[in-house]
Amino acid sequence: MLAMDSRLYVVTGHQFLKGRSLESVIRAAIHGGADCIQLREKEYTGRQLLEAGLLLRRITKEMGATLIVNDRIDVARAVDADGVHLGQSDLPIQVAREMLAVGKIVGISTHNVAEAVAAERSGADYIGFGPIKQTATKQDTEPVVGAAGLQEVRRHVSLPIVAIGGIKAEDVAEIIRNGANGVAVVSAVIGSDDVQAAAQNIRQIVDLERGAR
Ligand code: TZP
Ligand code: MG
Repeated sequence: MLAMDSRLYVVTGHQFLKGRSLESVIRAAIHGGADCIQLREKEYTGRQLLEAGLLLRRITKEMGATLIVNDRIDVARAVDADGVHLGQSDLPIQVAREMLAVGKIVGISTHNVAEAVAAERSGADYIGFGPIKQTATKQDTEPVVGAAGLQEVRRHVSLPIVAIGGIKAEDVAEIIRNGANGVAVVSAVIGSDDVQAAAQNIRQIVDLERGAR
C-alpha cells in the first residue's frame, strides 16, 4: 500500500471561492471524490493559515481525506496535517522529514526528470509534476511539460506522480494513461459553480483509467 496515492488532489485557492465558504466548497469537493486536500494560500499570514488549516483538519478527518500543507512545516505540525508539500526552493525533504512525526507525508513539486529522480532518492512520498498545461492560477510557472512529459518521468521513477497545472476534466484520461497516479487541480474544482459535480466527473475518469491500466 502506497503511503500517498491520491486520485483527485484538490489544492485550495481563495480567489476561486466567489463568496462561498471554504468549508462548503471543500466538503463538496470531498463528497465528489477528492481524497486529498492541500492548503495552499501564498498570501495568507501565519494566523490565517492556522485558522484555515484547523478548519480543513476537522473536515478532512471527519470525511476521511488526507490533508497536506503547502510550504509551511510549522503550520502542518500545528494543525496535525498528514504532511507537507514542498517546492524546489523550500527546505530539503530530509530536513522536513526530521521536523515531522514519523509517518507524515512529504511531497515535492518537480518539473523535469532530474528533479523527479532527485526527489525519489531523497525519500519523497510522492511528486507533483507539471505544469501539464498553461495555467493562470500560478504566475511563476516552469515551462509546460505536457501529458507527454509524464511518460518520460514515469519511466524514471516509481513513486506516485500527481500531475498538476491547467488540468481540466477533458485532459484527465490522457494524463492517467501517460503514467500519473492522480491529478491535482485548483480551478477545475474550486472554481466550478458545481464543485461536487466537477470533482465527481474528474474522479470518475481517474478511476476508469486506473482500472484500465
Ligand atoms: N503548481 C503548478 S501549476 C499550479 C500549481 C499550484 C496551479 C494549478 O492550478 P490550476 O487552476 O489547476 O491550473
Ligand atoms: Mg513552496
